[in-house]
Amino acid sequence: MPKDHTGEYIKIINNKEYLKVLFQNYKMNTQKTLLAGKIASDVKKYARGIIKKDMPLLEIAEKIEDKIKELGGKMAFPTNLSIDNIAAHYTPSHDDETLAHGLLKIDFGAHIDGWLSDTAFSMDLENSEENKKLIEASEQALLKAQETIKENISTNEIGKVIQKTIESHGFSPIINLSGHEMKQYDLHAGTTIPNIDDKKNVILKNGLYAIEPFATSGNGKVHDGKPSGIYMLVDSKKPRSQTAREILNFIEEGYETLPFCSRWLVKKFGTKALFGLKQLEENKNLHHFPQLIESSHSKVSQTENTILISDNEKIVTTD
Ligand SMILES: [Co+2]
Repeated sequence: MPKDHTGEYIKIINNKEYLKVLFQNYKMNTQKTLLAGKIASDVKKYARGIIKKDMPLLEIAEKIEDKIKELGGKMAFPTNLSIDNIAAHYTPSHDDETLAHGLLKIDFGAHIDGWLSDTAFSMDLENSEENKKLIEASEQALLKAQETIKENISTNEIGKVIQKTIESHGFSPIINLSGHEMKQYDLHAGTTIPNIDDKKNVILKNGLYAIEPFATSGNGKVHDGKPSGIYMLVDSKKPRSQTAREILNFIEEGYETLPFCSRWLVKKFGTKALFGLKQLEENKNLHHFPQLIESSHSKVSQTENTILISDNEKIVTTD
């Protein structure tokens, strides 16, 4: 169930003159959405500045997540740090030793009382021409999609623009990954924003949307890889083991219906959390997300922003 912490929230925004001005005309939930976007935008600038080749992914994830908290937000989902042909859903485990390299996608988000932001950028850590071109393709596709999106447009018009832009750079969009609507505590709600012309005539209404073009030099599809250590609560029936019950309570209180990861739980409970998670999976309390791998094992870039569409207004909240 969603919770409200209005008092704490007011304290945060009162320190920020620009947000007060921006917020004057908006309802509280819109203010929270804008603040979640502003936090993600600031964290993105910070992350671009600190990430270097050979930095441990674990360190990058923790720095990003600490910064989200420092700015007054909570994590919308675990920081995804996917390299090369892993398109998405790689988050470091508690004992991860992977060092940053290749074409790195940095995908994260913040929330205030469940009001979400979701953003991603890609970095070339090899000084590779192909990586740079792939990044340019997904960045341009996102810009064009942001220009195109508006209330009452058909979502395949946005997909068409993304596909055309990526193909004009000589690459393919990933056809089975898409952008998505977001609602309070619901990261993947309702409407999807395709990365291709899917020929479907779905009319876009006022709401909060993530657009996330993926460009690849491969055949443009992902398949499921290894388990990612990223989970989401799907059922709250009580498990038998005491450890599993304790962890389930913590998940319900701390993350509600948003994704979380084993690394966060190991930090709180130690490695017995891994045992508890296994039991919760067996008890069907959790969905365990797989890593998503480009099916011809080619490199993938990703760029993502959150856009609020409301009454003839369009605000890119994570810019
Ligand atoms: Co997203």
